[in-house]
Amino acid sequence: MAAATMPENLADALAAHGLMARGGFVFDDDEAAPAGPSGAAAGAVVLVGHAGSTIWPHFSRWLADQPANLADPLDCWSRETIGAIAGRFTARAVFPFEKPFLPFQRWAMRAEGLKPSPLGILIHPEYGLWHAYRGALLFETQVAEARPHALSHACDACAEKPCLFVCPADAVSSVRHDHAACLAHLRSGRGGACMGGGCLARLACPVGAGWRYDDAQQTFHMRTFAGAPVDR
Ligand code: B12
Ligand code: SF4
Ligand code: SF4
Repeated sequence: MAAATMPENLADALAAHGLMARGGFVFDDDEAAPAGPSGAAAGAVVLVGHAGSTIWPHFSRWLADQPANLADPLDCWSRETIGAIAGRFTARAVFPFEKPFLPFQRWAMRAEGLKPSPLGILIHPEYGLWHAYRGALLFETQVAEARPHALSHACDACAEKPCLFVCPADAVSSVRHDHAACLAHLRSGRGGACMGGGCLARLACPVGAGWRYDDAQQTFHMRTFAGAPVDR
């Protein structure tokens, strides 16, 4: 398969919206890769996301111009923003919220060597639990930047594991994240602390504390997760 060089200005195009490339990889010849921009199997994928609240000022400005009843605004912003960038760089944009779900976390594990924390969220050695994926760019050919990294797994070195002991719904254990128990708590009227300030288990993690989402973003994600109306 022909190798192509990652467009030099992709990083700048993403940064203009508070986004960044979150690693990538070249699909194996014998794996069923999703379709690239031409409809043929893609050669490589580059994940697009953010760490901390870098997207929030961009998203908030965009949201201020949208109708008040717009459903799933962050997904709409992601589609509009990353879709336009994909067009400029001859890539096909795909999104973590599209069904059937694409394996974004498996891709991220492959791209950056990340592993899941007890919360189910992948932990990054620098950003901790404060990062997410907003889309991915599927390229026709291999791209130079799509090289897997191998990062250390912070949870292996975390002796006290404070994330396991603070959830008021006992939803977090070393075995699994019990999202039904979490949601029941959030919707019970007793979940004010998590709904207002963010997931207490996520906040208990000392890794990447400087990248914690700001208050507005925490509240937006928690209310979206719980299916509650989002204030503007
Ligand atoms: C469905 C879903 C959920 C379900 C989980 C149901 C389940 N047991 O799978 C629910 C609604 C509970 C959920 C919750 C959350 N989620 Co979620 N979720 C997804 C989604 C849309 C699809 C998962 C999937 O089925 N993928 C398809 C399979 C084939 O892909 P995969 O990579 O192999 O799947 C892995 C995950 O399913 C993971 N997994 C399994 N169980 C759980 C449980 C949880 C809670 C999580 C986070 C992951 C997880 O293990 C799989 C194997 O590696 C993904 C996006 C995506 N497309 O992957 C986001 C995603 C996994 N979620 C994410 C996040 C951030 C959250 C929340 C923190 C949201 C929030 N509040 O802000 C919460 C966590 C709970 C909390 N209290 O804070 C991020 C994780 C980012 C990261 N750093 O790893 C993702 C990648 C979305 C994104 N935009 O980045 N989520
Ligand atoms: S508190 Fe420790 S075990 Fe829990 S997510 Fe953070 S590093 Fe991992
Ligand atoms: S949001 Fe609250 S109830 Fe849900 S896992 Fe986090 S600490 Fe537990």
